[in-house]
Amino acid sequence: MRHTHWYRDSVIYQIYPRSFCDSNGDGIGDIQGIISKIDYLKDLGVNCVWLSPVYDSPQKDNGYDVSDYYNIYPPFGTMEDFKEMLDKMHAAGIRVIMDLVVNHTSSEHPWFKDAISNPDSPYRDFYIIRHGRREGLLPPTNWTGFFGGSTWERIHGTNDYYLHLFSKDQPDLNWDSKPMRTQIVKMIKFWLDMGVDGFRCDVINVISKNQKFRNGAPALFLRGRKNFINGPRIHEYMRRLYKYAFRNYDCTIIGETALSNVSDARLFTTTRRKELNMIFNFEHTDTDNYFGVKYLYRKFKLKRFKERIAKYQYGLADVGWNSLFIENHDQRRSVGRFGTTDSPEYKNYSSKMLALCYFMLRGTPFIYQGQELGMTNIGSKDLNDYQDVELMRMHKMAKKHPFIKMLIGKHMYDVSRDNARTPMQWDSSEYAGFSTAEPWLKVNPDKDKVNAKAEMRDHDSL
Ligand code: ISL
Ligand code: CA
Repeated sequence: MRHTHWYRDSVIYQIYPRSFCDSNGDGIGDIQGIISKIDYLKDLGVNCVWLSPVYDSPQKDNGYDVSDYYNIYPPFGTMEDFKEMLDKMHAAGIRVIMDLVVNHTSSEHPWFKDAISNPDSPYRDFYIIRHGRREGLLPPTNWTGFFGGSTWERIHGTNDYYLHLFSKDQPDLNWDSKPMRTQIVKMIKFWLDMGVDGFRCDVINVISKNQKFRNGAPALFLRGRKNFINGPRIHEYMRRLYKYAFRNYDCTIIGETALSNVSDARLFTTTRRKELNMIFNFEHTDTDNYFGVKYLYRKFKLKRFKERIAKYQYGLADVGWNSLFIENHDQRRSVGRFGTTDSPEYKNYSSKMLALCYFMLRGTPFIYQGQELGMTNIGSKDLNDYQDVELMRMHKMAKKHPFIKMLIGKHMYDVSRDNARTPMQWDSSEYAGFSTAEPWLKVNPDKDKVNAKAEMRDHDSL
């Protein structure tokens, strides 16, 4: 199959299904809700959608913890709803990219449940299970994860631990296992054969771990990261995925590759290397933190922001391709972060200035749901207004360790991922037109200010 590189002429809109549109009044966004907004997306002028995970999941990380890759999370709808959405998106000239979460599964996945209950399980090697040190008293290494705390969880009643770079409910898959890789390739082809146009591969640059499992140097966050960020076999695994899963489809593959640099970006996206079409790296959105850890807040500097964007524009000018974004479901809202919301007038200028700046760069532009309306941060300092597992773990660490509290406490809520996950604000009704029932996460109090524009847009398009 010839690859047409259609991503180079695309504007991609990211939908976080839980917060986009609720069609059945249960307070949770769903696929029928997405279908009801296809005309809005077409009017917006996007020609591709990146859909955050809709697979079945216990939702401990809002779907980034998959328990069944072949079924839809029931509150989001059915496989028939998904196929209806795919057909209607395609009929409207909009391609659909899914989120591929294959660094880890949910701890509820049958593979994992079998692996930890039976040392002779055929799925044992699908995960990374090692003996603890000192007869199981200590985890195999001193590594710490993306959500803080040890990356190892002890298997009840044994001296063994399993690896999880995220929460303990997200056990890491073992990419050194050929049978495991074969299952992932089979699953990918199931979705591509259905007509899905590609994937955004979640944290794909941490799937290769240094199997010597050595301790990491002292570090406050992500201790031992050298053993799993862009690990020893990462490019081999990317090439294998291309060769066995993607090669025969005219699909677009985007890798989320946190904590990478320009040379990594060139290796991942140089076309002749047949790995990825684009990557999401966060050097520019990490302008206002230290070491790429969003909770280590640092004052934003425009000069640093421009330098980091320019580095990738020049670095990928002759090879590869850039993704262009300033928001996603993990990042707080951009207008108050890189611009200002000090007054409606300045907020209006800020949001348009930011859009103009990044849309005019070389690469494929992404819009995150609500960014086009100028949606803003929640602004609350009340933990009850938040639900994100990442924030809850950080809050727990800050409560336990005054030093951590001193480091992250002041801005913990401002940088929380929930700022991007409040219900999409379609109008100025009680639940912002997202639902007729109280949504799973509180509607942003600023909904009245934002919706005038959405209603104006609807009015214009009537
Ligand atoms: O937010 C980030 C980049 O600034 C990272 O800390 C981010 O958490 C990391 O890149 C991984 O994110 C992805 O995998 C997580 C999931 O919670 C995130 O929503 C997803 O985007 C685990 O699947
Ligand atoms: Ca619903």
